[in-house]
Amino acid sequence: MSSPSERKARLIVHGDQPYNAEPPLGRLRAAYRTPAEDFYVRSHGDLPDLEPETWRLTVEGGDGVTGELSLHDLQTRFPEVTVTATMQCAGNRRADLRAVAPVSGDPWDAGAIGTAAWTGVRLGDVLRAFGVTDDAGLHVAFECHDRVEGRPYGASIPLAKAMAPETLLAHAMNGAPLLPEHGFPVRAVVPGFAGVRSPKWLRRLAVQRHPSDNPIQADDYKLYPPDVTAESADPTRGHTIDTMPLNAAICEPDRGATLKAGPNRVRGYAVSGDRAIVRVDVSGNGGRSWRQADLEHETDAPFAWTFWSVDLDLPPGEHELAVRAWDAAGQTQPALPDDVWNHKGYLCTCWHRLRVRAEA
Ligand SMILES: Nc1nc2c(c(=O)[nH]1)N[C@H]1C(S)=C(S)[C@@H](COP(=O)(O)O)O[C@H]1N2
Ligand SMILES: [Mo]
Repeated sequence: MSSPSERKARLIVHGDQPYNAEPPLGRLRAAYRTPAEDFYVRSHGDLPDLEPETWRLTVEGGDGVTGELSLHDLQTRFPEVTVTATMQCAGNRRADLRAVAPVSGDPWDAGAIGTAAWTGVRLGDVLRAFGVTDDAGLHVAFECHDRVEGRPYGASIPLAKAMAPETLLAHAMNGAPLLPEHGFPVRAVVPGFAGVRSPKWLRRLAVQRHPSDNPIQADDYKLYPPDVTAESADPTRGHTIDTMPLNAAICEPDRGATLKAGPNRVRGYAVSGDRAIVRVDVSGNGGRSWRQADLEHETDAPFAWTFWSVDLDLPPGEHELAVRAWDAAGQTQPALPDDVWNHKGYLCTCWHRLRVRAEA
């Protein structure tokens, strides 16, 4: 395993404490499964340093059934499963919203996303072992070892999603133990949901009647209308961001690149929380005309992104490249950042655009 400072040097760092960093987009597009050291890191507090031998997960299941699991228990008492799934921060592409008006939070480019083969056990298998049955309306609340403003990080998901076969307690990423910054020794992986609902460095989970009352769940990661401000926001009325919407980004060429006029390869990703990507349109003229990209998607990975590529013929001059994806419900993305702007800078799903220059 590379050292923390070697890994940090590979990424574009938005902040050190808490540590937040994303890969350059060209490197992100280089592999369908993102190498762990190129995977964005989103943390709200410290990075806990945990010993796998002494680590325990406290589980509060149904009807007062409570217990503790060691890493060894998790790995031996439940079937091992691997799910290839995309993880994405709700703040991915926030930088595009900042261009409209100020927003809070780090100015993520389109790299607050990655895809990995996550190995672990089904959260549903663990819950069933603790007396939990599919009971509509309940929630699974997680508590973690990192502290955010004096409180442990915590979040919750509906029990129905916790029991879904894709939802894991993962201990490995792309065949290797989780890196410390990605939640070693065990994190939740909730495919299709915003990254915030996949807690790292797990310590406790509980089945309960209400969502977690942790500020991360109760106050943050809510989607507000454009006329709501930091002062007027009422978290009980904001939409809780769970399933992620349709999105797409251009990873190559780089924003502002100077290219050789003629055919140029344009590549990127498209993603949707729980629907298939059926089409990706790419424009070399800001959306006046479009070409269909070739799609690359892994079979048996319904919660993983789709890679796309297309050759655009770019004459000498300035060009605005744009991309928009379509999902299995025939829906596509809004054109402008103004259409989706919100003061917290979440869910930036407008066409991804960038300018390039072609020279003869
Ligand atoms: N314990 C804990 N879990 C966490 C977070 C955190 O700060 N602490 N950040 C969440 C957010 S907002 C995201 S987007 C993902 C990022 O996972 P990664 O850093 O492995 O990419 O982790 C989630 N799980
Ligand atoms: Mo996030």
